[in-house]
Amino acid sequence: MTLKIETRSGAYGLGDATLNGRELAVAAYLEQHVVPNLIGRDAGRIEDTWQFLYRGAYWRRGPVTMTAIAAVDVALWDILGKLAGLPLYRLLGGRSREGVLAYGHASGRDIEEASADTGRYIEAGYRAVRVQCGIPGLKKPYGVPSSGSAPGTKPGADAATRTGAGSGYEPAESALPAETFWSAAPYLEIVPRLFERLRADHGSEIELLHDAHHRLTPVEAARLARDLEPYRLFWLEDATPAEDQQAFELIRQHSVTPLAVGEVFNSMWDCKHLIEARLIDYIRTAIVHAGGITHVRRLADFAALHQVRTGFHGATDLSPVCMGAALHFDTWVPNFGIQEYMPHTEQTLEVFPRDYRFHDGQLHCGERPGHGVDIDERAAARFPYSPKQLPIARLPDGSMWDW
Ligand code: CS2
Ligand code: MG
Repeated sequence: MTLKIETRSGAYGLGDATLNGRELAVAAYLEQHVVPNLIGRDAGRIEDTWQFLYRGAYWRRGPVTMTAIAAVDVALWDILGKLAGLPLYRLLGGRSREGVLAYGHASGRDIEEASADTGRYIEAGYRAVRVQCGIPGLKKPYGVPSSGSAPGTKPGADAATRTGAGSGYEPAESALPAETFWSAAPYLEIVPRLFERLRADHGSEIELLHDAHHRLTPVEAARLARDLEPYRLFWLEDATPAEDQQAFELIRQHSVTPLAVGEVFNSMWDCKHLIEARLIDYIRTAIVHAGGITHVRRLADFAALHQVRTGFHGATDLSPVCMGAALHFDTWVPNFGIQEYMPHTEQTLEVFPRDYRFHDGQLHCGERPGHGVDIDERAAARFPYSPKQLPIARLPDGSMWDW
């Protein structure tokens, strides 16, 4: 979902309004409640527009509202850059780094496949790799394609080529959620063995990450974080559902494995305790879902006060517009940690001409004014929207769980 804002002077800006599985809600929110308020407003009043859309909504926060606000905010910052003739990172305060450390998504149906896929990413120059593997007895667990990574697939190949491996799931045939099953015991048994093998196969230099994807209870998360300590992960992500911020105190009591959280957050209020109490090491909240650059800049500064670093969500359900804005932010932000990078499909990249690039394990934003990403609306018209929803997960007894 992409928002395009045009000014009377002919300048235009793009914002990403993607909210995977709930995109029509954001489209309706924009069309019905936001766009009518933008007509005739001064595009240069970025902060006032943010405050108007946030305070004026009365019903504050939430993923739909904050994604809609983010789309407007990023489009206005894009316009400002174009009118100033400056790349976005210059408007934020200039370069803090030449390149932005990126991590890719390796996976496999078993440890063997996952380690081989990790090796492909290392050969392709990645310095950091997230690794997920199949769980014995569980069909279609998050992050692992049932068909495996097609042998010989180039690392970082677009999500379609990797049969959903990159995106972490395989779209359901229908628009309704695919049903998956979850059981913690086999997962808690195989994941430490996976990382033991990865360290044995690939050594200690490569940064390794893992995404528990909200599926563990606090004590299970504490156990996994403890059991992974010997393998020195860069981070363990979404160890337990993060709206229960106090739960992370238990994990911290048992392990020094770094923790990352926040891709499902949409405002600073969602993670205030996690950051103030230093319960996490990286905050993943993406520009597209948390009110845009204007709010995430405040969040990053608050995190910096507590030595928490950024690690933006960068899955392929966030568009190249979000990635473009994120890379300019990553280039500026002093407390940068890492950027998730899943290359989009060829079709998506055709729709979004962009000037960022991946080289030698790092991402580099371009120097074009604004965030450097455009849209080819004729190309976009060739790919009509088809509704999809994210998978759901159930426990063996049939009760609902977190996917
Ligand atoms: C995952 C995401 O990339 C990640 O860390 O958590 O792929 C997530 O599953 C999707 O963004 C959900 O739409
Ligand atoms: Mg994740």
